Amino acid sequence: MANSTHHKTDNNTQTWGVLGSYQERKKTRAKWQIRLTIKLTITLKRGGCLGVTKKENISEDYFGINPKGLVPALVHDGRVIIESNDILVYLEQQFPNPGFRDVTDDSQVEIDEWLRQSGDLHIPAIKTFQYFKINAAALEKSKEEEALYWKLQKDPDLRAFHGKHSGGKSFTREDADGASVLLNDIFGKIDGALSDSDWIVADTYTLADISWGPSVTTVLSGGFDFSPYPNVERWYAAICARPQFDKAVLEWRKNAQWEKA
Ligand SMILES: N[C@@H](CCC(=O)N[C@@H](CS)C(=O)NCC(=O)O)C(=O)O
Repeated sequence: MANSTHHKTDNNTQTWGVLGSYQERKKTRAKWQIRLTIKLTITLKRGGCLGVTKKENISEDYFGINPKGLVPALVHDGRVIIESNDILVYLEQQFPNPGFRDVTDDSQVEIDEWLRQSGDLHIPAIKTFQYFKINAAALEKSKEEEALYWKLQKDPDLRAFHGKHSGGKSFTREDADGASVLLNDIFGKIDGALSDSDWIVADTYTLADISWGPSVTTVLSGGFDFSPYPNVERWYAAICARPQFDKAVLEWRKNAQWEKA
């Protein structure tokens, strides 16, 4: 699991122990069928982006859990896992039934590749596009928040990223255009993967779909144009029709009110 951090936690971190009651939920198959809801709800709602709109992630306590200060972070059995794609992989390993990667070895490799690209593209493509469009203004930090952030944040990529919208600076049209090039490239690839398949890998709903679905939600809200990618549009409509996705992502997003933060 590239990029993941596992380390022991102290009692303070238990507030982020979002999987505390997770195993108790595996009572019925019906319960398991809402596992995605549980996964995404716990990572986004409890630890999550609601907290980010209120800058609750900018605190010594939270940086003690995730040294990058990003959500989500997952605490399970005293281990901390950061990076959403690594969290998905971890949950799959811990709770494999029903599986979201019950596929051949070749398809396993494909899933890992889609997850890797999702992680690698987050800052340069998704986050840059979205901060240019909405988040930089919505998440403007106060002087105190800025001071604390620069004290706590040690990650060079995040320092460079957030440095672009601090001290009166903002992301430029050039930044956004660069991000759009990357987004068009990846959504072109996803469109290709979906040309003869309902789902990204092996015609089965897998971690690849779970990882990329919410990224579409994000950049759609920033106005990204998906019309050149009809297969992605069809696939995303199918994802949105899943009750779990509706509850865990779409409903959450409505409540998070990024645009009005
Ligand atoms: N690569 C990370 C990205 C996480 C991320 O950027 N999360 C956003 C909220 S959805 C965040 O924490 N933003 C606050 C910040 O950048 O300081 C992951 O996949 O977990």
